[in-house]
Amino acid sequence: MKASWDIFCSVVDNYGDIGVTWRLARQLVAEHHCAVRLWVDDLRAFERICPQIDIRQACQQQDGVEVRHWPAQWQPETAADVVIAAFACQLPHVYMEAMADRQQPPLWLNLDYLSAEDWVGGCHGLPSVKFRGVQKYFFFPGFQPQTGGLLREGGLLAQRRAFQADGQARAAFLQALGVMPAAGVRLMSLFAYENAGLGGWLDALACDLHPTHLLVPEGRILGDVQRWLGVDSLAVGNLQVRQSLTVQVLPFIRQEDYDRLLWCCDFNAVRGEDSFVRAQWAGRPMLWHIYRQDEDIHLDKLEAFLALYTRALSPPARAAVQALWRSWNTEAQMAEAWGELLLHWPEVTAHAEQWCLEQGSQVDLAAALVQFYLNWI
Ligand code: TRH
Repeated sequence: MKASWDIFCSVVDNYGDIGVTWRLARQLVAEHHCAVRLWVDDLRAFERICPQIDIRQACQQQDGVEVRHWPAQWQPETAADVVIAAFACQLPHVYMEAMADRQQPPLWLNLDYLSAEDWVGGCHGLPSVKFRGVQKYFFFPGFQPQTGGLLREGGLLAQRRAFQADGQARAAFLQALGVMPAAGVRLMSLFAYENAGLGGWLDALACDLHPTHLLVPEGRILGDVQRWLGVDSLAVGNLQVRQSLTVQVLPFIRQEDYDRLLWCCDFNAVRGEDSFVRAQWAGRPMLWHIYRQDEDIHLDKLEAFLALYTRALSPPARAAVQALWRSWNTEAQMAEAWGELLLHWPEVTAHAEQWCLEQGSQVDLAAALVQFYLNWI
């Protein structure tokens, strides 16, 4: 019989919580034939990345996943064989009682945040708290073999490469979004939190001899873009040109299309967790705006990833990538760091594909979860 899985997602803010859990739920169904219920407390956030979601429905089937609204007033439900609390969210107490009441207790996992820090490998799979005899375990995604890996659908990289090799498919996809890049232009995407360093970067792009077409999905960075452009408003579909730089505002698109957008671009600025991983699967150079945390602990995470990611680069290219990422995440001057990066463009571009290959050779997160469960029963 199919194992049943309950994934709990509390949307703290933005789209990463739902982005990750929705991706995982679909993959468990499609590739591992699990029966998955995805409990989400905020269907509006879900609808942004998956427009077919009906926010009025407490229960609906989407891509084989049973999507359930996680109500403030929990109604009794039977517990599944595997229970995932995403990002340390607190499960409803009544549900935890149901877990403990099962004849065979479920496997209870806390799916943690992604980090490249060294300690992650040592903590992955360790027991956490217990509730009435039900043991919870830490499950850490990560970049190193001792971790739970990264979400990566089967065939994703082949699909991505085929798309990138198909100029017509790429042009048709962009055209449907209203994007018609000029020949030879550097196509870039920008998905980021508010960032005071943006103006300096846009100055550099505008002054560059090589033209850039910058695609900005609707979101938190738009205010900074608008300020730099000096316009009263900026809305989806707007296109503004300043010297060598064309800025175009895109709608927030469905998750699968956002992947294609990343695949189309020569450079992607991404943020948070899920878009950060998807940019790596795009095999193109990237810039990460990490989610800010108290006491700047996010900067340790940034350094941990940078150390791994840039390991195989030549010292000058490594320094250029590191300087750019540090500037972006401390909202410092970007122009000089961007200029440095351009000097190493071919190396950094080849490296992005190499890094993707290396990461792609590891076990993906969904497969690692299923294996963890099989080892546990
Ligand atoms: O939105 P994010 O910043 O999300 C998060 C949350 O802040 C969360 O609380 C925090 O824990 C986490 O970051 C680290 O960034 P992220 O993770 O990249 O999620 C964005 C999702 O939105 C991702 O699944 C891609 C998707 N997306 C679309 O579907 N369409 C779009 O047009 C864009 C720009 C993104």
